[in-house]
Amino acid sequence: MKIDLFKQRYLVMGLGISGFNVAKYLIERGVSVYVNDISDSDMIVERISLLEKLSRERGGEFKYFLSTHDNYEMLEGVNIILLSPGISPQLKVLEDARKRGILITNDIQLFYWIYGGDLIAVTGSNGKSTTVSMISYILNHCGRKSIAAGNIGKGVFELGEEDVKENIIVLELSSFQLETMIDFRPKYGVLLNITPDHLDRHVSFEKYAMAKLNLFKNQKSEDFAVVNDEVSFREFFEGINSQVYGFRRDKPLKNFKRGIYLLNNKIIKRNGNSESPVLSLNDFPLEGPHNMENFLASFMVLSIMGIGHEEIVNGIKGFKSLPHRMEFLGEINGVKFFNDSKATNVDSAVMAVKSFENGVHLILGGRDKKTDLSPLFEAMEGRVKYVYLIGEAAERFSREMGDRFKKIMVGSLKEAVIKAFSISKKGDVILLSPACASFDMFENFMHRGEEFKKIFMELKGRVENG
Ligand code: UMA
Ligand code: ADP
Repeated sequence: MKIDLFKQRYLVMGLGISGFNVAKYLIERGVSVYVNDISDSDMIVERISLLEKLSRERGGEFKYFLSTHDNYEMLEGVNIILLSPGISPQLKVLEDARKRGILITNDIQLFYWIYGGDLIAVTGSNGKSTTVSMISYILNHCGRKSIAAGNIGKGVFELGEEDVKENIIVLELSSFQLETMIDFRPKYGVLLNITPDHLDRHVSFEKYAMAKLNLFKNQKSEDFAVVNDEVSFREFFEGINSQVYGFRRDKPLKNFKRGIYLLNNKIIKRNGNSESPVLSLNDFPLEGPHNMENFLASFMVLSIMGIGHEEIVNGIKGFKSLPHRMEFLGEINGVKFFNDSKATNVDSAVMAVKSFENGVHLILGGRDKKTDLSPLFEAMEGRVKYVYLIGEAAERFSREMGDRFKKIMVGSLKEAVIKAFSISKKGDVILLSPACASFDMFENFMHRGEEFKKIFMELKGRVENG
């Protein structure tokens, strides 16, 4: 960017993790910032008074606009709008802003303008948080300091200047964040997979996929793209300028001339016409084929960065799966409980169901993403004994599965667990992998997962204490 970023007037829309931290960063540096949020909750009001006080001390102009996005006054004199990922870029006020020539982007694009793109950026429909944590964990294990940030729950402007200087930054990026990038250009970009998700916001699958592919759009020949061999849109990769490497879990690479794949537990590296086994993968610490895919993506990018193969494999050994992702909670009377609350779309629930052979009591439902359920029903066949349907999606899910599975409509997560436990037998699994967002009944997927854990603990206490 040619302009002086610290001499612009910003409108920060949304005062959550992204918005609050970037507003604070700018105000601390004396920049003029307006803020806007649809909410006027106590938390927002508290944040406003903190920012207002800071602004008075540092000298920039500060204004706030709460409870609506339809206040055109907030555009006056603004040059750059930083939009939080939870806010739709289709808002009417943003149309007006575009007409006025105001730049609309996000906190991560600004972070890139300030600090540059010498970082690893990971996107995909599923596996982002796990992979970003894996990469960062292995780097730290190898003595290269690293921090994970972005969609994983840590705003980029929560990182201080020292953090950025001292660490290799591994960014998790969602389609919402990629959608409003301008010229973001990461040195290393990783695409894990693209399956339908967030279609309520992105209108069509193609639009959603294009947002994801924004990750590579500005890369140059000295940059690297690491891409799942199964991702379609291959034509796109032929058109990009960076060095593309593929990875694949189940068979030799079909689509990329360079990359790695797994065969009989061996990682094979391909470089043009030559192929060579690099090492055997024994004692892989995580469950599920999807985690192997996440590891292969991590292996590929770390290996491009020059980390030794043995070091990478040793590094993964101590890695534990993150909470709410196929998290094993424990057993009651021989029935195992798994919390996969983070499975907010069909593909992630498919992976969870496929981790078991049979005896699954599956809790499904929540806020419906209205995507095709047939891959899930296919995976459930033979594996799932009973389905417990919760939330707004319950009716559609029930209608679409018809009589194919035994199902029970329940009013709450607690009722689902109690019912499932009363029906289950020793050796069965009670799995929360809802294939839906949580916002109809919970604050977010973490809240849903914590509730599930609480219900499990109460039940365990009750059963064990008679
Ligand atoms: N708000 C409005 N108008 C709206 C919607 C929200 O004003 O139409 C306001 C809310 O009142 C609130 C603020 O915006 O005050 C919240 O902003 P946000 O929803 O963009 O959330 P942040 O707290 O800024 O967190 C965001 C990501 N959230 C979303 O994308 C929804 C976080 O990812 C991310 O960790 C954080 O930035 C730091 O980068 C969360 C997430 O659920 C974990 N992501 C989705 C996912 O993984 O599926 C994409
Ligand atoms: P994200 O950050 O992309 O949402 P997470 O690592 O948090 O990804 O995992 C989200 C859900 O997807 C969990 O249910 C997890 O078990 C599942 N999952 C993880 N990796 C993959 C993958 N590569 N493919 C499909 N599902 C995955």
